[in-house]
Amino acid sequence: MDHWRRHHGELADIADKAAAGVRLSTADARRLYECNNLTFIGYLADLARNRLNGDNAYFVVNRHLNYTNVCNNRCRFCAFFRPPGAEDAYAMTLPEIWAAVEQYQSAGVRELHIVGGLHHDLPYEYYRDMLAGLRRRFPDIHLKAFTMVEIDHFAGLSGRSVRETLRDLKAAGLDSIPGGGAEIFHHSIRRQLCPHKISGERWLEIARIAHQEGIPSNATMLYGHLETIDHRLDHLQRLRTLQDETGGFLSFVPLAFHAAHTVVDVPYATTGSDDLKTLAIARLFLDNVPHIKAYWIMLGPKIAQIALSFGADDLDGTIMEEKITHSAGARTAQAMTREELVHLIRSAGRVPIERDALYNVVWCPEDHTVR
Ligand code: V47
Repeated sequence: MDHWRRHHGELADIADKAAAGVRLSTADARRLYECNNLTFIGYLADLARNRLNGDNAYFVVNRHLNYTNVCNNRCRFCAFFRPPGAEDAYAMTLPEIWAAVEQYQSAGVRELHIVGGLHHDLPYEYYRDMLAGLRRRFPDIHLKAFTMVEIDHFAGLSGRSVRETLRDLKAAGLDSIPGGGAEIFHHSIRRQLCPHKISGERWLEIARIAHQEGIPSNATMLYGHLETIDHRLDHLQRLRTLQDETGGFLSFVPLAFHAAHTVVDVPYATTGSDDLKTLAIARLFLDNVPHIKAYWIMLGPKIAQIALSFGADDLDGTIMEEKITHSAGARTAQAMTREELVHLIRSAGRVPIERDALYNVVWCPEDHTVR
């Protein structure tokens, strides 16, 4: 630490806080963003990661299920949605969903990540019956389903409050909620990027109710488009404040914007430096969120692996088929085998831990005890 102090005297107070596990202020996080010494920021984030997760690096054997690409929200950053009636619009029937999931069973899938567009005429019962049917047929698979944005839509369809809707969906089989739809909470960015989507305040309010109802969730942040560093920090600050209240966020997932086939004009994709800095600052700032995910689908496996030394402790999962980022030009593979994930983690010097959606240990090396 003395070496760092000599070279980064102006950040010594932040280094001291990070080393002691003292909470960083927004101003501290801004100063880290302004610092160009990536390895310094990574080193501090690595201290925080180690304190929270030791050498464990998690992954899950999962699958994504995108039941429809038809959406009324028409978010400008999204290349996945189709307007009703488009030639390549689709909505899976419930039997098609059962058949798709049937195929995953033999692969040892623990988690289904289910999200879709806000379809103009699927009834509320479709969503409830989807969960109930999946639960009945595949009782061992965790159902991580429907973003806060979809939950808001379903409450509108069912004519009930968000709380009652969540209770009903939980009774049908909803286990947890993925982190999507958060984008950037600040209204000035939301107004430009996704003017028809629920507000940041509404997203947070639904997350609060879900957590109060015993339904944990993740949280995401879409970065690398129109936002400034202050918008990112505002986003992180709001998540940290809610997490202090509920403790319901399991993980935070920064999502690097991919611009192809969208109508958001950005000159460049996010850079490796920005991706790693954002993960590291998230690890340092969100001291109350247990896990930081390096989502290899968006980052690419190599940056995701390096992220394990920049604050991340989770690579998400095997996935197999990913539509949202690949519609927007992602060039990563759509699947990683369990063995590939284990190899990436081991060669980063970490201990691979296969988890379920709630971070219970499914498998770990024989000589390792998970603390
Ligand atoms: O909500 C949409 C984002 C999200 C683009 O909870 C885009 O474990 C980049 O939420 N470029 C869906 N991103 C993905 C998501 C997620 C992924 C992995 C794990 C978890 C989790 C959640 O993808 C959307 C939106 O924020 N997105 N379009 C795009 N062009």
